[in-house]
Amino acid sequence: KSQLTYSARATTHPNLLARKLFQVAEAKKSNVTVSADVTTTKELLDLADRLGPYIAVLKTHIDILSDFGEATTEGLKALAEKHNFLIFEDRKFVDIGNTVQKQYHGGTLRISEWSHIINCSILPGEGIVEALAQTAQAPDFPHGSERGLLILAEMTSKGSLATGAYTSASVDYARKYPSFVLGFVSTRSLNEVESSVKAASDEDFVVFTTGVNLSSKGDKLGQQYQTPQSAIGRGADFIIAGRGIYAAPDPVEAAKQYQQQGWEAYLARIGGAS
Ligand code: UP6
Repeated sequence: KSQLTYSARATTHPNLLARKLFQVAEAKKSNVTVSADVTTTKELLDLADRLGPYIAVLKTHIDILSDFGEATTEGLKALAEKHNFLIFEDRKFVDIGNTVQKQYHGGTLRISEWSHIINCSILPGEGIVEALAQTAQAPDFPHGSERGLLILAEMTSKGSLATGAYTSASVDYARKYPSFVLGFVSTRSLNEVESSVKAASDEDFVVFTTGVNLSSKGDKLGQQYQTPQSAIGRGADFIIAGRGIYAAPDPVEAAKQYQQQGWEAYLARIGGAS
C-alpha cells in the first residue's frame, strides 16, 4: 500500500487520469466514491448534485436506469464539472474484444462519451484490456487522455472466484497496459501479489475498494462489508460506498461522515503528512 500523499502521487503518476483523480482527492479532501445505484435519472442527478461537494468519484450502473437518455449524460457531465468529480461507469465488461469495443463506444449507452473510468473482468483474457485500450486511445477519439480502466481483480461477494491465478493475471495485464490501466477494484493493495510481469520503476496502481459500509456487515445476497478504516488500512486509495450513503436517513450527512472517516484513515496511513 502506498504511503505517499495524494498530491505527491498527482505529480508523479505515469497515468494522466490518475493524476487528475489524485488532484481531485487532494483538492476536496475526499477519497469517497459514491455508488449511486438508483433507478431514475432524476434520483441520480439529484444525488450527484447533493453529494457532489463531498465525493471524488461518482460511480454509476447506467443500465439500471429506467429512463436513460440524453438528459442523463448531459446532466452527469454538467454536475461532474460543477462539483469537480470524476465519473466511473461500473459496467464490468466481460466479453471478447470485438464485443466490448461496441459496448464501450457507441451503442445505446455511449459510455466512452461521458465516463472517465470504466472497469472490466479479465475472465476473457488479456484481449479485453487490449481492446478497450485500443478504443480509448484511438487517434480520432477526442477524450483519450481522460479515460482509464480499473481491472476487477477481486470481488466482495461471498464465495467470489476472483482469487488466486485470476487476481495475479489482473496484475500481469495491468503491468502490460499501464498507459490505460489506472489500477484495480480489489479489497486490498495488490503490491504483494505474484506476477509474471516485472513492475515498472514508477508503478503506482490505484486501488478502489467496494463493499464499504459503516453500519452493516453485509446483506442477504452475499455482499460483505468492511469499514473505511479497514479498507484504507489494507491499501484502498478510494473507498466505494453505495447503500451506506444513498440509503442512509440523510445521504448528505452520511457522505460527510464517510468523507471524514476516509480522510482520517488516509492521513493515518501516510503518517500524518500532507
Ligand atoms: N461492487 C461490489 N463488489 C464488487 C464489485 N462491485 O459491491 O466486488 C459494486 C456493486 C454496487 C456497489 O455493483 O454498485 O459496488 C456496492 O454497493 P453497496 O455499497 O450498496 O453494497
